[in-house]
Amino acid sequence: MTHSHDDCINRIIDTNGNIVGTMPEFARDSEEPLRLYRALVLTRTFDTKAIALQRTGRLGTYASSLGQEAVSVGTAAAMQSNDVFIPSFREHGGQLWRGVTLKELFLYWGGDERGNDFAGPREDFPNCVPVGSHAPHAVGVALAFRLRGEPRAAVCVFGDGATSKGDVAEALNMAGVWKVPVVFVINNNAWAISVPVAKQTAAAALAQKAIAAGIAGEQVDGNDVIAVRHVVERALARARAGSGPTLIEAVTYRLSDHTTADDASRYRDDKEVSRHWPAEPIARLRTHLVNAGIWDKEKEESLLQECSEAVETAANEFLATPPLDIEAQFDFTFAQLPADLAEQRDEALRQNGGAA
Ligand SMILES: Cc1ncc(C[n+]2csc(CCOP(=O)(O)OP(=O)(O)O)c2C)c(N)n1
Ligand SMILES: [Mg+2]
Repeated sequence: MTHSHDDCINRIIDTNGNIVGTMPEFARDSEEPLRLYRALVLTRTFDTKAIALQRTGRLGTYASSLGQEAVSVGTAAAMQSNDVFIPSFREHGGQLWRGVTLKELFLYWGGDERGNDFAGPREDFPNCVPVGSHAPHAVGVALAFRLRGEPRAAVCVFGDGATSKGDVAEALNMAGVWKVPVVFVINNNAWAISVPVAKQTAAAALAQKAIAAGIAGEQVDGNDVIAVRHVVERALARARAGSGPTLIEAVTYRLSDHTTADDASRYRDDKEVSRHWPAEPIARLRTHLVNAGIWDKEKEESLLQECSEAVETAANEFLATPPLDIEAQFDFTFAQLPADLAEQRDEALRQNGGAA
């Protein structure tokens, strides 16, 4: 196992759209590959709009998933609806697949917690901004499933940088000890803000971190959505059968800045980014679908139209949503507000012309 994208073990469709592995059962007819393709395109359309809204002052800081959509979509697509998704902050594609709405995503990234009150997947976790702190939670969720005898699994996604955190090491360790139904997916986009993987660890591959925990570990080409879905589904089947957790390293590349608050050109050579563009996940699947005779220019144009209409509609609904009252920021953490916060709440209300 290595960090190099070309040496990945699990790959089914290569960067030229050619089939280089065994097509899994779910991909033998056209329905699921087309669904996956639509999800990738919708995710990227959302991403583009989110950045445009942030740049024009109408959204908060936003973490782009450009080039990494297949990790997220492939992972979520492998899950059963009653599994629980526990993502970090770059998994918009997976959240959309799970039934989080575009409007909810806009609300969340616009700083409105109502965006985390998912109407769809009620038991999925809101995305986790503290790096890696959700990995132990995922083990707890999986332990609960085991104790209750429920045939469900927890799926936790975090970045390459998160694998250097104690939280993740502890989570992997206890998942192994308890043999709980959890699948960890590392979204290895090669960077943790300005820190490249090589400065992050001396391990030859992040998937090797499974070895010390005594759990299964493997690498997959994270830009091959068919391969990601296949590998995660296989791991989930093992988890549900009581065969223990898996750590999957999905190797991808961050084509964007870290977030809209970052300027990656200050620490990363543009040439490196250009080298990775040919491996991005959407073009290769499109080439494969065209070669298979199930996709063409007309279908592509109508899909782009459909995605852009859905995203525009959701963005307009988000922009038309009146913000929460100013005191809402004090309402949901404490049953009884501490005195200093009560004072701040009164001050906020005074400044907003409300009653104190
Ligand atoms: C506990 C904690 N420390 C620091 C940060 C600031 N921070 C936000 S993202 C990030 C890097 C994360 O890198 P990685 O895990 O590879 O995820 P990526 O952003 O590349 O998807 C850091 C250090 C944070 N959010 N949480
Ligand atoms: Mg990273």
